[in-house]
Amino acid sequence: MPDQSAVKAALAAQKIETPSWAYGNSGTRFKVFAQQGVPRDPQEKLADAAQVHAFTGVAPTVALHIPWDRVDDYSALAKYAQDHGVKLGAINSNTFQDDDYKLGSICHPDAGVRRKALDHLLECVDIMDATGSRDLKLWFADGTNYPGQDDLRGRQDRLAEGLAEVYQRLGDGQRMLLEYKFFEPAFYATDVPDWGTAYAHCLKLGEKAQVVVDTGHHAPGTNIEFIVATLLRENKLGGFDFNSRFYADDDLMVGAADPFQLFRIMYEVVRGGGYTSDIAFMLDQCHNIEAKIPAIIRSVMNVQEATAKALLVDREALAVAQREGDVLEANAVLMDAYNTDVRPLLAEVREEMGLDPDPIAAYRRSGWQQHITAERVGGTQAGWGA
Ligand code: PSV
Ligand code: MN
Ligand code: MN
Repeated sequence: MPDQSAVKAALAAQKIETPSWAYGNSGTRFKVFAQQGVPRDPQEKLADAAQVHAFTGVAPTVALHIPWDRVDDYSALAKYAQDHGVKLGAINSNTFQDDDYKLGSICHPDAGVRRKALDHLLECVDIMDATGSRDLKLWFADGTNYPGQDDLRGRQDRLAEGLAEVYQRLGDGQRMLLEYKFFEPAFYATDVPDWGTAYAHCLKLGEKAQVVVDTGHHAPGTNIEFIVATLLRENKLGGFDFNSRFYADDDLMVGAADPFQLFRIMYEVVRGGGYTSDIAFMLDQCHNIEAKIPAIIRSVMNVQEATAKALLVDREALAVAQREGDVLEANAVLMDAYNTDVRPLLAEVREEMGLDPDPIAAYRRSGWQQHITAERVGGTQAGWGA
């Protein structure tokens, strides 16, 4: 059996990044349901993220989205974060909310539009320099809706050219994380639809380019843990955007739809040595109808639970059963870990970290929700697309 104190130490050392946009208002294309007390600017998002970290102890960084989190002085924003007990994490680019990007951004047929998109990506690296962020996270909405609309290969050439220019701009210690998504908003062909395409581009670019796996960006039935294992073997897994999907890119709380899948993914991370590497564990979620801060705390806890179960897999017993071809025993070893109630273990870990064993209850008691509801009146509430 794995050593309990080593498991606890690994859990205490876990780091899960929360996204600034999860704190703001969001919705579907049908309706955004505004919530009270929602942040009105990037600083207020950071203040909320600091609460999540204060109660979980494992969410020390916050991903920004440009231009949603645009400020005049990014060093000052980094300082603000630090003063609140968190740090700025990945910088997410946005080349999908401008009329010019109707036919794509860095894959667009027009050189002028490609230039505009590239200048934005380069600006994101400037911002990373100011914030001290390590990762530039790239998700492209580029693609086509109709066969023949544009040349599939030509678009790949433009993508490669654009990515190479941004790659050249990366400084020491900075990385480019390329995210894939099988469809939406493009419905016929997406330019980075799958891990294979992302991997091929990252391989050509070099070691600072890595693939990011958004758990909601796959077709139903996709074996995501296989993708994780493969990317890890190739040293090309840069990070995760965790969330849950029932249908498409639902962006629901991670571990809500399929906690068993999350466990299988985390097991491959542990198995592949990714847990102690530079892999970024990020959330990419939107809380449209539920209270945002407790939902993010719950999500962090869900990742912790899946991780605890993955760390508890008796890998020696599993290896023996696998070597002996004992199908049932091998499966039973894995399921034993999955079926373990790890909540008492995590409660102990939190107490040893000086935290309340029940982060959601502690948050509810803290009065923060009442404070922000009273304080944050007026102004424009920040949100997806604000
Ligand atoms: C759009 O699909 C998306 O959800 C991607 O997952 C990005 O990571 C996120 O938006 C933020 O740009
Ligand atoms: Mn994502
Ligand atoms: Mn998405």
